[in-house]
Parts: sequence; C-alpha cells; structure tokens
Amino acid sequence: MFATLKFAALLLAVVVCWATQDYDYNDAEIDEEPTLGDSPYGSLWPLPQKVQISTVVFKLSGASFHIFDAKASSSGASCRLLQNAYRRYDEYIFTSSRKQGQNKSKKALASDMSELQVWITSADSECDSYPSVTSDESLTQYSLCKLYQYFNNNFILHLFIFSQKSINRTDIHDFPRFAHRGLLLDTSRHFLPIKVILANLEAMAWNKFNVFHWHIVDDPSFPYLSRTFPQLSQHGAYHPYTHVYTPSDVKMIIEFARLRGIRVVPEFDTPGHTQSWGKGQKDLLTPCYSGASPSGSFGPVNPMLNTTYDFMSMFFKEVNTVFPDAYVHLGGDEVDFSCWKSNPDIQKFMEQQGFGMDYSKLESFYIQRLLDIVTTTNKGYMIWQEVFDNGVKLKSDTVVHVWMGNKVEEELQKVTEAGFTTILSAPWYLDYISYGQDWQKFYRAEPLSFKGTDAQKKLVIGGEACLWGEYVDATNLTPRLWPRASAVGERLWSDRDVRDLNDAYSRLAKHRCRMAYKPSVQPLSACCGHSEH
Ligand code: CP6
Repeated sequence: MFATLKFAALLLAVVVCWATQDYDYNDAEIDEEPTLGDSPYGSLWPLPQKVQISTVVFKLSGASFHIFDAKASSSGASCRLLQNAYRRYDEYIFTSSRKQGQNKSKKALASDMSELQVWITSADSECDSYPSVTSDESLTQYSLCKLYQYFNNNFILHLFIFSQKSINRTDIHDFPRFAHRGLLLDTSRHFLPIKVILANLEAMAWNKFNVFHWHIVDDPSFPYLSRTFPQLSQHGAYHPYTHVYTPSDVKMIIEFARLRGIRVVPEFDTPGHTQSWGKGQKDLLTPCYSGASPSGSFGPVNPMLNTTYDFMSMFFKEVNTVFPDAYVHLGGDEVDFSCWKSNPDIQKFMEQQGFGMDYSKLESFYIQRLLDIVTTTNKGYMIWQEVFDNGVKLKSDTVVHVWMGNKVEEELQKVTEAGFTTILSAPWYLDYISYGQDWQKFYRAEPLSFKGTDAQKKLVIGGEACLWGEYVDATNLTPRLWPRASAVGERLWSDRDVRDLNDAYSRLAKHRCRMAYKPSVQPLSACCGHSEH
C-alpha cells in the first residue's frame, strides 16, 4: 500500500503530495530530477513570449470583480463566444471562494482589482466562425489599476491570472511560436465518453493547444455514426447505441472546442487500420487468401474495385458537411501488404497496372484516387508521412505528419525541401510511459533542430502530442495526459529559448495543481485534497 502511494506521488511529481513521505529512491534517478525551486514567473504556463512582472500586488475581489467588453472593442455584447469565455473565466477564478462564501462579507479595498476590460482590436470578428490555422492568437495585456486586455481575433482569454486571487502588475505580449498545437486522441481502441473528450478539450485550452486531432475510427471499432452509412457503426462500433458518436454528439464537441479556439480535425485512416469498416460495408476490404482459397480474413481497403471509390466519395462528402475545419486527416500509415500479396485478383491487377512487385505503388494508386476525391469536396488534407515517402502527388497545401521515431530530422528536411508544410509527433508519443519524470523528455524536444533553410523551417507549422488508445480509457486517460502533455504545449507555444528545466519544473508543478483542482477535469482531482492553489 505504502509502496503504491510512493509510486503514485513520484509519477505525479507534486510537491504537496510528497512532502510528508519518506523516500528511498536510488540516487541515479534523483540526480536526474531538476530541483524544485521558485520560478520568477510563478505558475505561468506556457510561458508567454514577453512578460514583465512588477512587485506591485493587486487583490482580486470575488465580490465585485467582473470581466466585460471595453468601450472601444470591435466585438462584444453580441459575441456569444466572448460572453461565454467571460463566464468561464469568472468561474475558473472564483468558483471555490464563492462557494465557500469567503468573499461575501469582505468589502472591496482600494487596491483591489475590480474589473477586466477586454478590447478586441482586430477588424474582422471570428465570433461566429471556426478557428483556422491562420487565426491570430496574439494578445497584449496591460495590468493597470484596472486590468485591460487587448487581443486580436481568437477570443481565447489567455488570462494569466487564471485562478489566483491576487495579481502582480504585469505586462504581457504573447503569441504562439507555432500555429498548429495539436493533441491526438484515439476513440477506436477504447470508446471515450463525450464527458472525457470535453474535459480534455478544456485542459487543452488551459495549455493553449488549438487542434483536436480526433483519431475517431481504426481497426478495433467504428464509433462514428454516419448518416449516409449507419451500418458502419451499427456493426463496427463496440456497441451500436452506447458506444457511438451521433451527429449531435459530434456537433457538441465541435462547438465546445470552437468556444475555446480549438479546431477539430477528424482522421479517417485508410487504406490500413480499417478492420472495423469491413464489418458494416461489404466488399470494402481486400479478402486475404490462404493458398488458392479465401482465408476468411480481410486486409486493407480493396484498391482495385470502383465500388471502393464510390463509397469513399459519398463518405467523405458527408465528412465534409459534418466537420467544418478546412482540413481532414486521411491517415495512410502502416499499410500491411501481406493480404494484398496473397490475393490472386490483386496480383493480376498489379500486373495490369505495371506495378511489378512494388505494393507501395498500389498503396499510392489508392491514396492518389482518394486525395482527388477529397479535393473535390474542397477540403484540405493531412496525411501520415508514409504517403509522402511513397511519392504520392500531393496538393501544395498538404500537411505531412511526421510520426516515425527514426531519422526524424532527415524526414523533416526532405518534406520541407519538397515544399510541404509539416507537423511533428515523433518525440511526443504520450502513450509511451516510463518511470520518473518523462515530461522532461517531451520538453527537451526541439522541432527546428534539423538542417534546412529559413524557408524550410517556416514550413514546420507545429506538432501534436499523441495519446494512442490501446492502454487508455475513461478511467485513466486524463491523468495519463496531464500534465505530461503540458510539456508539449509549452514547447509549441513559447519561445525556442524557453528550455530551463528547473524553471519549467517549478511552474509545471503549480500549473499541474491548478489543473487538478478544476471541477471539470474530475479524474485529476481525486489525488489531492483541498488546496489554496
Ligand atoms: N494506430 C494508427 C497506431 C499507430 C499509428 N497509426 C502507432 C504506431 C506506432 C506506435 C504507436 C502508435 N496505434 N492508426 C501510427 C501513426 Cl509506437
């Protein structure tokens, strides 16, 4: 029991949790840990690009404090997105104190900060539209006697005051280093209830992630309820009613994300990783052979049938109407050729097409046709790196997703040399866990360390933390992700030079507690008792 407690405490790396316990870890482990001091930046996470904290302290008074539109703001009362954000931030800051009635009897003092004015300076409002890769996420914040916040466009209140009850006078000018800061969740290996997805979108917003890469279907299950092809989830989901995402579920997730400046990019991965598609869609997958007769098992999508492309055409037309983002992720990773090789019809087709024995040519043949289909729906696409590696002809706005752990820099070099935008996931496989503080490994990664021109570096638009779902479900997903993903969040948001592990450790410990005590991320709250953080 005691051993379990100690282990949990170390994993979570929280000061408040381990203070009373007696440790006997071996020295080698301990030597590698950064020391936990105080950061001059308090609990700021991710660290803003420019921040100046003065020693003048103001108190936030829960009784009188309110957030509202500045007079000169170009957007305000009619903007539901903004008003929703004000309400949320008021809750973040004051929920616990108001519940406990702490501020009711206290009168506001002269030094109290009583208001936050929000001044939107951009001309075109993004109130009613969806965030995009070109959204302006910059912010200028002046903390005067009254707190003003000027920011452009994206409407995410990146308030550093977050949940503090007092605040140092601070000037901030902030903007992201990378435009694409994503998190991949996998809802196929284990079904994730809506509640879990929303809780993690909330945590993403606190860490300034702005892309939810929804790896929605894969081999084990097909939880996406398609209006056009309802039989896909009918037969391919773990349960046809309880373990599916209905059109209204999907809508809710997209709106919840939008209000937090987060894009939802769905991935419908083909031609591999499609076992679950085959359950509801006859003849979509390639029959595998054992000798001269079908073995009864199936391989990747069947690339030689016209019906395959008719299906994909209708399917992605629907995807285009359901998911408003300008991009869809088309997968294309890890295609296993053994089934294609075993099938005599495919062998014949290979010969006719002049592919010889090169099955990657067959893979490319399929992907090429799929890309052309998706292009007609006016969507952009992202693809895993294999599609690029195989020489498929890609639209110039394609995002190539680099995930393989070997030769990462070489790959980034090649992809950007070819002129494509790219995002990086190779260093950020959060489904891999190891003893001790592995957040440091994620934190140390540097996306631009490859050899290349400035123009090439500009094509790296960001990265994604991946939490593949083989070993996570609703019971352990949130605590496995946070605060480990926060390390990736800071790497993608803050300046390249922000890499001091001791400073990060101090801020992250505080940031982690802040996240843990938020009622909307319940799974984390269970580990600690009451706190003042
Ligand atoms: N599922 C899908 C996966 C993985 C990929 N695609 C994966 C591969 C290797 C590791 C972890 C995950 N589980 N559809 C690769 C992008 Cl180590």
